[in-house]
Amino acid sequence: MDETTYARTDDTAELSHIAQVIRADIVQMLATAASGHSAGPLGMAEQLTALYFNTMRHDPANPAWPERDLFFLSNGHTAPVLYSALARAGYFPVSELGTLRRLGSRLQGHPERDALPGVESTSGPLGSGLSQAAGYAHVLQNIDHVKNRFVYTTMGDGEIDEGNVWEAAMFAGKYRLGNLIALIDRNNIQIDGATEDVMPLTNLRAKWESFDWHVLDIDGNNVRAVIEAINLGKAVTWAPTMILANTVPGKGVPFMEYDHTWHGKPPSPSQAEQALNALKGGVVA
Ligand SMILES: Cc1ncc(C[n+]2csc(CCOP(=O)(O)OP(=O)(O)O)c2C)c(N)n1
Ligand SMILES: [Mg+2]
Repeated sequence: MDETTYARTDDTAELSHIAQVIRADIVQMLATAASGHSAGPLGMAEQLTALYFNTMRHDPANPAWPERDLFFLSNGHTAPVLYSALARAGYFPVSELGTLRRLGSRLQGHPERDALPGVESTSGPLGSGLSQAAGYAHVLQNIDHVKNRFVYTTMGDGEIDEGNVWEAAMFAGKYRLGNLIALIDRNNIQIDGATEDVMPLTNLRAKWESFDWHVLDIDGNNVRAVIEAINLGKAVTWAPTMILANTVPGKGVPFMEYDHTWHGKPPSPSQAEQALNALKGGVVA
């Protein structure tokens, strides 16, 4: 891993390049740790790229900046994609990515608030992030009357089997949290198989609309589509926005794509080499 960091940009080719750099980081981190989750983080690279390198207001040199937007990684098992985005944005040295899951490392298997600059919430137990994000958004919008600060969260599609998610959905709808933008990584897999086999989610647009959310359904592996959806969400001030980000699990690594068995295992050293070669071959649109 080289130490290159990237500044905010609106250049689509540059953003696609950053997403591929993040994927290569994920593969190397997991192979070095010999432990962790592959499919989810690889599929989410465009979402984190859009947030940290285009849409979110934040300052890596000043993580506690009071004017910053907030991001909660609710699907905490996808931590490698967050760690890479933070390092590549300049929050901590890229070389530290090599310590993933080591005893004493700041980069544990699931993110811990205050352990690492830029990490806003502790996650891992699924189903909590939307409640945390909605609580913050409510305080900012309806109690402190703060304008122009947004709260973001990502969730897995399997994660939303958790009942607590739907309590937060009702809360955010009731309080018209226009400053809340949530993304579901709609990759159609969860730990034990296809989401539609384990617990059918069927029509997610209809579900979230019935909770009074503004819903967008996009190609989550197209970084420009993610940015446009976030910007639309910002413009809709009368309701929380749900972005259904349709992604390919394991995106960019052909032997991992669409295969739920890569949910929670790392590549071996030789598989990592194969994966890195595949990633060099193509920039994902
Ligand atoms: C409350 C809780 N129950 C179970 C788990 C174990 N677990 C971790 S990831 C996961 C699957 C979640 O599916 P999804 O959110 O779609 O993630 P993906 O497989 O797409 O990465 C489960 C059951 C957990 N972390 N928290
Ligand atoms: Mg999933």
